[in-house]
Amino acid sequence: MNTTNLFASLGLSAVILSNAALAQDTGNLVRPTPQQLAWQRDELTMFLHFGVNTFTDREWGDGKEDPKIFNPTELNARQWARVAKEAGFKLMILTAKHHDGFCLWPSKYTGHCVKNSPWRGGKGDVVREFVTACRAAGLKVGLYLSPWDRHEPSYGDSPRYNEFYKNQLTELLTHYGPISEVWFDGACGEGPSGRKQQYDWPAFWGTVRRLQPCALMFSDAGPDVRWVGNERGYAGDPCWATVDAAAVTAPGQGGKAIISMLQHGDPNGTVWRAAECDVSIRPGWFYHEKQDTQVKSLAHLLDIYFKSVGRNGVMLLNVPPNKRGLLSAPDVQRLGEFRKTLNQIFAVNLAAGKTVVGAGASAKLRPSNITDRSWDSYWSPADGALPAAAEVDLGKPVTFNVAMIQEYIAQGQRVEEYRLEAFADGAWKQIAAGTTIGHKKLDRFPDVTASKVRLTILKSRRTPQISHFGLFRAPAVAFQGMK
Ligand code: FUL
Repeated sequence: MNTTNLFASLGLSAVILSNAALAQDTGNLVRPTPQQLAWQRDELTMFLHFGVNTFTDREWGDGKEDPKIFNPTELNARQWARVAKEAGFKLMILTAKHHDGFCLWPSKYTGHCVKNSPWRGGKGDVVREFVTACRAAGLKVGLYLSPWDRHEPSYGDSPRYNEFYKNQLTELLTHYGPISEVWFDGACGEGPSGRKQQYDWPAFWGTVRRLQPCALMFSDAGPDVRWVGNERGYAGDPCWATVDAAAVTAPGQGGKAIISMLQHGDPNGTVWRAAECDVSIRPGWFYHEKQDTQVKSLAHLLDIYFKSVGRNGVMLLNVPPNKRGLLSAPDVQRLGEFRKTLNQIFAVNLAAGKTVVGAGASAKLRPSNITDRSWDSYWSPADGALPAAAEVDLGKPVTFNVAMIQEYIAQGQRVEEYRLEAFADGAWKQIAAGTTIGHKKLDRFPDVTASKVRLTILKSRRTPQISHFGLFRAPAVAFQGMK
């Protein structure tokens, strides 16, 4: 176990005490916590929008629903978990409460919940079944508790509703074991009194920190992971994992500058807050039968993967359970195709184990670290020596169309500009060029057949730390959704 892992396993922040890189890289470069790092390395999260809207065929309920309409007769959370697991997702987030205020668990604080539904004779708890199924499948658990509540009478009476909301958060964070992510959104309206609710974000966030110190909180204002600024699943390019904490202080603050900041992050950012790219597999977030034929194509999902995970983000894909309480056949089939194709693309890394020629800052930080199996070993060129190149000798001409580069982000995000070239027909030619790398950068390009590939780091905020480099051959479908 190296120092980083040791600290992570102790739950301490990823401060590295003894590493050869330290000598050249002390200072206050913003770094992820162990939880943020693990979250980003998990890459794929599934979102489940489920509730009264599933039965009313709506996207936003008004809170006036009769709880009796909630009756998912075949609900099987183990099916959700099995599908997610088989498709390679590591974390699942359930809408414990959406804007209609209907709670999927028997909340002590409202009657607008499962206890007044016929489902499981009013004794059911979807959150419990969800959490149990996730744990059994080895998936991490996340919960979405919408602050906007169109049912709750105290909504708009700000201090009273804030208490109510904290009570509900407390139920979710104390009854169901470890929660990895709490999902907030900034939607805010007027209550029955006609008054606009003022959310007490510091108190909400403080409640989560106190009750689940390891949980990550999502919103446009983080504080731990950030919304990417659109609901199409695309991260910006460039995409920094850092942001200026002062630029967006509470969820729901719109405006062009904020949206652009959320998409791209900020190289001078003061906090680590990597991008989570939310998108639904269907046009809507909730299940609607008429959308059974509108499940996103495999090519579209792959394009989203390349532009979220492949741009230093996490892909949060919504797959809504239907009225029976199951993930629907077309969605399950598409997720199977998605996994199969990702496996097909990334199974054979043509650069794995290949010799790399270039200058390392020390014997430990040698260039061949980028083609070894370990994520914890990385290549750092000698201090101040940019541009710096690492030349991968593929041994013989091979054909590829995808390149993967990874930075060792445990020690911060650094690279600002890079170039990739291939040696073919006796000459070097550029095949890709980019800005940020971060946890993972994926580049797609037309088929290249070459015996050598050169990665040149042109600009970097600190000494670059390149952990991995890969070359792959993707099938045509990986290019068909490219916009
Ligand atoms: C938004 C909500 O208004 C949508 O209904 C959906 O839940 C989406 C993921 O977040 O803020």
